[in-house]
Amino acid sequence: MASKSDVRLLMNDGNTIPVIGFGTYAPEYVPAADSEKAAKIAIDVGFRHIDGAHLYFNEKEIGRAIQEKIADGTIKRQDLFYTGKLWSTFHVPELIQSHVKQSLQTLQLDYMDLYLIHWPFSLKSGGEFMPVDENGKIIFDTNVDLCAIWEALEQCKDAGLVKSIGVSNFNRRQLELILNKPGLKYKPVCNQVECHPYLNQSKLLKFCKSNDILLAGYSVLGSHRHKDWVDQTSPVLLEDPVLAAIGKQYNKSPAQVALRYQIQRGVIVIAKSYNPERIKENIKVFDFELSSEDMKLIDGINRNLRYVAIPVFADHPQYPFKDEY
Ligand code: NAP
Ligand code: WDT
Repeated sequence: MASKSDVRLLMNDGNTIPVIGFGTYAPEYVPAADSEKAAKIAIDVGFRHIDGAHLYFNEKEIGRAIQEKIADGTIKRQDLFYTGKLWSTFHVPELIQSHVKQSLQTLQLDYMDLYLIHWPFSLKSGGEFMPVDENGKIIFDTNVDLCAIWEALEQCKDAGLVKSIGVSNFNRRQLELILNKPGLKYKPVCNQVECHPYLNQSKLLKFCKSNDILLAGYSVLGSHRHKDWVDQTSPVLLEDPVLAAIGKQYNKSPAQVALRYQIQRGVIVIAKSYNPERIKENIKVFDFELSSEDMKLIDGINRNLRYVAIPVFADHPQYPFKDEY
């Protein structure tokens, strides 16, 4: 039996967000055309939230998938929730509106539902997305005022370019910096961070809930284990015996258990797959409910394992992952 997959949560600005989103980043060896195919399948099987970013180099293809699914009558624009992100080389307040307009043009959209600051740290602006010096070292920008970036996002919301604004990869201190900004007009609606049973973010989740900020989880299936930035010797989340045993009871896969776990604790989940069978599998998480005992068992496998730690960013003074949370 098909169950309704368009379940939404209310955000602190009055807009709503679907609890499950489709992740669109794929490693560089995956052709961008695959992004378009996968996004169309995702919409066909019921995903109504698409998580994108300028950084993913596929805004054109994702935009095309959305347009085709609107044109063939599968969805209306207002039923689809699109998230975009401001990459760290665009941390120039007076250029942000025009950058957002550029992304909208590439996407063929006239607004984004949500726009996030991708990372709290800034990189040298105006050139490549990963600016490096002659020694191959990434060039940071350490003079950027995050509050000024936030004000530029507030202006994008007021201009109607984006409906809601939020952050990604912010720690508690960085969230507080925005929340305590004098003259704050809009609070971030969410903080998108890595979140799965091996890094369950219980402290950050509690902090976000107490401030009416939603936590959106990425790498909820244990990440795509990119060879350049994920430790290949780290344990594979979806091979965890607890997730397998629980899944067996409900006739669900470890991936479905990992997704359902987040939904039941109030976390927005972003799941990436470009494989048709697995895309279908990932949306089938609304026809079962984990018992509170099983939720506790999953809480018990937390091991503070961060797959996406990105050592090349770690020397930046605004690198978020040195604080406990
Ligand atoms: P993920 O969603 O945890 O994992 C995706 C990996 O799991 C892929 O290798 C996928 O391979 C596989 N997979 C998917 N469904 C499966 C299933 N049912 N059973 C078994 N394997 C399955 O992690 P992610 O790719 O790191 O992140 C997902 C999305 O989160 C990204 O696309 C992006 O939108 C967002 N993200 C944001 C940030 C940020 O800084 N804000 C950082 C990382 C990610 P196949 O494609 O082959 O199925
Ligand atoms: C190169 C460029 C390395 C993955 C960017 C690492 C990685 C952001 C995703 C992402 C980065 C990064 N993703 O969606 O899977 O750490 O900024 O959003 S990154």
